[in-house]
Amino acid sequence: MTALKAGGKTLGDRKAKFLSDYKPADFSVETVSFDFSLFEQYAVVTARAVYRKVNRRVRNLRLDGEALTLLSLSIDGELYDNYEVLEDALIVRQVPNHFILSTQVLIYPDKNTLLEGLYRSAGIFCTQCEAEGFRRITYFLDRPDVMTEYTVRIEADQSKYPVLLSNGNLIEQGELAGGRHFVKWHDPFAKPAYLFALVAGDLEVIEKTTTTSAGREILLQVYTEKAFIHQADYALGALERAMHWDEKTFNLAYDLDRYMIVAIGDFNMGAMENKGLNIFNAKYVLATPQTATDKDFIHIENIIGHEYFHNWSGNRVTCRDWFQLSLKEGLTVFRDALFSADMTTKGVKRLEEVRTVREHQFVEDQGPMSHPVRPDSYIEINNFYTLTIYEKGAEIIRMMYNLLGEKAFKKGLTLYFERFDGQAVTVEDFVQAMSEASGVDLMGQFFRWYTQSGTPKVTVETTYDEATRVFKMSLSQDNSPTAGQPEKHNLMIPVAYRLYSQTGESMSSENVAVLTEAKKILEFGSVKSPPVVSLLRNFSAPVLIDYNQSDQELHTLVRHDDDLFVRFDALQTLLKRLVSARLADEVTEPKIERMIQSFMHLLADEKTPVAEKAELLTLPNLPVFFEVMSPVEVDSLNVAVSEIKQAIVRGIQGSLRTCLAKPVEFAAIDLSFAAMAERSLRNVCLDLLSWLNDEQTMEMALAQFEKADNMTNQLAALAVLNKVEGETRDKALSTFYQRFKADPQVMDKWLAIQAVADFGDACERIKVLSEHPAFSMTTPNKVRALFTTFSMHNLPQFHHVSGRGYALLASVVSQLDQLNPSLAARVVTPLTQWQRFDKKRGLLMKEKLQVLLEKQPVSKDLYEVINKSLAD
Ligand code: HT7
Ligand code: ZN
Repeated sequence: MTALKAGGKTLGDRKAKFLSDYKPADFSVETVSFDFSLFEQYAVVTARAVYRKVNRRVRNLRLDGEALTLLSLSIDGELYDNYEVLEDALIVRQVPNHFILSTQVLIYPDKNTLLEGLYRSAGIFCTQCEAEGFRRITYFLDRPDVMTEYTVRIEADQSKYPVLLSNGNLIEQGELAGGRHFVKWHDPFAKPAYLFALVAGDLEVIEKTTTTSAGREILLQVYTEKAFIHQADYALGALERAMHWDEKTFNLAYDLDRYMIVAIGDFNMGAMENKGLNIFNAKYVLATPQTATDKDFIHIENIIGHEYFHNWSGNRVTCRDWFQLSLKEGLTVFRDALFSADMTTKGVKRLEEVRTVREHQFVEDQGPMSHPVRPDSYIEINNFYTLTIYEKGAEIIRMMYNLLGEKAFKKGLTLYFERFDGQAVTVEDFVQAMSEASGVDLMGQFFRWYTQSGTPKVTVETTYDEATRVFKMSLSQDNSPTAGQPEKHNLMIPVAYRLYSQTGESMSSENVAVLTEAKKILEFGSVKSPPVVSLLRNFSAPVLIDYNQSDQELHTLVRHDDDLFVRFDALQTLLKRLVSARLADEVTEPKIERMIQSFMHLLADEKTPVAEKAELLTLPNLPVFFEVMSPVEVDSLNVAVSEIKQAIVRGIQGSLRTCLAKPVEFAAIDLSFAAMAERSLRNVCLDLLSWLNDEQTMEMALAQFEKADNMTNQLAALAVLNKVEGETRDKALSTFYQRFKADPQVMDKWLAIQAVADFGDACERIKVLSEHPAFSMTTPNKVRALFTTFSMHNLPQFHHVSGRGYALLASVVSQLDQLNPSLAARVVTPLTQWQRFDKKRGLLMKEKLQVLLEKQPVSKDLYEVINKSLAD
């Protein structure tokens, strides 16, 4: 027997894993029972698992395990010593074909800052096992294709941990000597280790029962720290709405008698879909109108839905291996998008998705971490919970939905769940089921969407022949090489379009051109006048469009198109052209004047729903304009963008003030979509006016801040006050702090708002804030609120030419890598984009990455993202 010191997460081995190396497990696990004895300083985990050899040729059982101290091991009840403990595994040698392995390990949840495996947050024990956290709890086959039934016993001090939860059904509980107690849970559904969950703490609960359409009663519960239980009602309601929606829409019902949600303060991501026991980042559970914005409410409902929908797309049918991650995530994001669209409004929800894809996923595609939706390799799977896997994955499902139609799509989904229930499968299995059910072949060219990385570009050219009245539109696709994929093939790209007259009257209904070849020419006869093309309607494919429409045509689309995405896109193109012209020192006044007219038209337009108006009036942030300048020189771009925004706002200020002067219709705590839309439009108007830097707007903002009785209005006003250095800002921030200092979620907003202030030396202010009691480096929400907000949303300050922004972020990443590597690897992202910026800044950023990489020890997580960025 040899033993190696239980390690941290700094494995020397940085070998990539490859999809092509996949092999089924050599053993199956027939059943397992785990016993958790929880103490303040440590936990003892006893595992009893029944293993059966699947591959009779192997002699040894290799179990995953990291940072575990093995206390004992026996086979079939007899102590056994023919084993080896490695840094990341336990090898039990010469095992029989069928046997019971019992192990006992010691772990230290209190020292676990990784927030993977079993850890403690605010005195609450909780777990995070996806993707590979279970191996930090006990030795096991920690891979998604090994599924089994779990029985879990938990014992702990009764007064400190009165609530003890795990997956499935509660089957036993009782008191023990020494003030301790125990519970036993059994989950009848076979599951992979990544869906295991345990929670122990002094928690409060709210609950209700709901009934499935088959008449089964289900207990719904939301657990939080005692102080915050009054903020959990909305989440409970959202859960019930999601359950009913999934039954109504996809005929998918919940399968256990109880569904639990627990809100936790320290959490690496948004939430986790553990079977029957979802664990959530408190940010996505807790909300009252006084503490959360309207957008927070919408996101909470969306994420509660997302985790719930995983019960089928992810849990009942799971992934064979982690390369298939988008199988569950892309599909579930698509399902949650349909849900949110039904709960709010389709157009606005779609626009939010489009923004995420175009402003963030496309950037990922162009950068060093570019990868296919189904990657071929990875070093650290935590680095692959990306926008490509989630959002582009969902876009692919959306294309299938549109190509097949709702009915055939639903038929395909039903077939998929029936065929693979209880199994761990691949993306091919899903697409094959969709193809079979619909009769549409998706396994050929369409499947390339999963295997080919990068953003396709579709170039559009049009001609109109006055004499023959023939209009021709050619579409050609270009798939440029990306990291690791020098050669590309043509994709199947559905391009939805519609024709309008130059004055905005409809000339055709909506059609879809499916581009499969390099180039396709569409011909339209009897076209009375040169049409304006409304293109890629509803963002029918995740592609870039290169189409040189005239400014006038774009204005027509802004004013008259019935497709919100096309209107939004036309506006963005016009704004980008304006900024380009300003950077080239061209005369911009006439163009600005036309822009002002379109904005005024929009503000006065009764046909456009209020929520859509608010979206269209929101002026894009700086990164949207990056494409007009390559490489990007942030300072001059920022000046040009600000000048253009100011000029437009000067022209529409009267209409903005008129809008704000209207009496408020809805109550401050009204969470109906109409009320949210009204607030959204008013706050967009206020924000636009703030570009004028005038007294009047500041006074309006101050008045709104002082009398606001909901967070949406209060924060919108504070955001305006925050822009100008001085006493008013300081006082408002201090009032806000005093009012909300006991609420961690609101304190994140307080940190984030200060992180975007663009005056003086933001780095100094941020350093001071990082010493504030409201901040903690071990709480991911705090790190994201302060440092990610700064580096992603305060670009003039982050990219300060001195390099001080880069130095600040690099020092944070370096600290984080010792505490929480998966967080460090995300926080470093803005530095990995160095290729996009001017030479001076690019070099400064690169230098910081090099220093980070040279520091020892560097985690696998950080190593992978920096290494790929430097290799670029
Ligand atoms: N499936 C969940 C992923 C997740 C996660 C992954 C790595 C590290 C921590 C994590 N917490 C949650 C979330 C979801 O997409 O539903
Ligand atoms: Zn998910």
